[in-house]
Amino acid sequence: MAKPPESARGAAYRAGQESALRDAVAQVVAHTPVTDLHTHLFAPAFGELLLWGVDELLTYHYLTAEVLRATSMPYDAFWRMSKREQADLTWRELFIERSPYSEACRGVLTALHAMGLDTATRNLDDYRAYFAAQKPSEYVDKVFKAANLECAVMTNDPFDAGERPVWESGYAGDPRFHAALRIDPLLNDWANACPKLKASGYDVELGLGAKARAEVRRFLTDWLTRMKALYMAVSLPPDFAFPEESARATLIAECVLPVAREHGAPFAMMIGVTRQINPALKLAGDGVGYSSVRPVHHLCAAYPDNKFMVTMLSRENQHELCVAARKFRNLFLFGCWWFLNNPSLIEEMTRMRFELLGPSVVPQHSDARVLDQVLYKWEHSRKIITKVLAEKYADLLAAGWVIAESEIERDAQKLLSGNFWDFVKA
Ligand code: HDL
Ligand code: ZN
Repeated sequence: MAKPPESARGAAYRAGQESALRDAVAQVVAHTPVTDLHTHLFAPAFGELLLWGVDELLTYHYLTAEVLRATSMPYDAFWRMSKREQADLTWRELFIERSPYSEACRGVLTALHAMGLDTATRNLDDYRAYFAAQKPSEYVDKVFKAANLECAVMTNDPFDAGERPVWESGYAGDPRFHAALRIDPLLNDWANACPKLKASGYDVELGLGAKARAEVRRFLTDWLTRMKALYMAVSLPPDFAFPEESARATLIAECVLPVAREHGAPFAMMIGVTRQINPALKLAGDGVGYSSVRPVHHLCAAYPDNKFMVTMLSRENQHELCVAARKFRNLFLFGCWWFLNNPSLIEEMTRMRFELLGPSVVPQHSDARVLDQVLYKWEHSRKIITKVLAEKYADLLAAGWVIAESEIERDAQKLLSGNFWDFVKA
């Protein structure tokens, strides 16, 4: 008869100790370092591309959408404002004139509070003075430490004119930041990507004949290698279909997946974004749509030697996606993406995933665009992951099971970091 794990290192929890168990889970989850597997952050070497500080927090596109909804401010008048003026307007309209309990507004306050700033003063210029005194690389360390972030994965677009020169001038890397090769322009806009590839020395043509497909594979290999990218990623519209007669399907089947297999790199599909439903909002103008999960079924079944990371943007897709993940060991679910990154939906999705997939998911990524956002995105999510995990453990205690502290530590490490690295390295 196997001994209960109380023989394992540290404490163990049994029925009747649910309160002590909850405290232990909270402590362990809080102290487990996170690998933030999808962000829009940049290492300090990328200069202005790394956004941080209170004016960037207040002009995050989530808040821009909210302030342009809350006021009758003409869109072009807003866009003519300076970032500071936009931040002043947002602060006044969403924080002073109205209570800031939307998740995006709440997040700003959590981030300021986490850095020791007194949000009760509501003194924006005091907060600005604090950030003005920070030096980027040291501030990255300060924020990562406060958020208990081990490292973050960037979103790296070789078609981006601001970013490409940093890579081409021999960027030496930063252990706090890993790369992900983002290929939306290639897959979603081949007509415009093709001439850009040609201009960069790749012998491609729109028709995607054998030579062009080989050259796209060379392009992907060059950038995966240059970036030491952990995975390749694309965001896809709700009507994403595969297989289908399209440049995108050809590029995925003949270029992306073979190169991914060769490098052992996952292919991450972020499905369900309807780009620019309101173009006047610019980066804040994207929407969400219900998508079919059938392309995911087909890809996982037809390419068993490829690894697929998937997150979907529509709440209505989450259950189907969990069921799909039960059927394919090469399908890895991650995060509560974008419009799902709200406490009520994070809890619903995390509970669904733990019940259907057990410990085999990564429940969250931050999607942070502004460095300080990791402070709130992770504080808010750790609380929810703790609550759901403790409830799931308590259900086990009710069946007479005993949970060892070392097992809580093991599970938390997997959920917040290890599952991702195991999948990337598999
Ligand atoms: O396509 C993506 O990676 C999305 O996350 C978009 O960047 C979106 O604008 C965003 O920041 N969501 O959080
Ligand atoms: Zn993103």
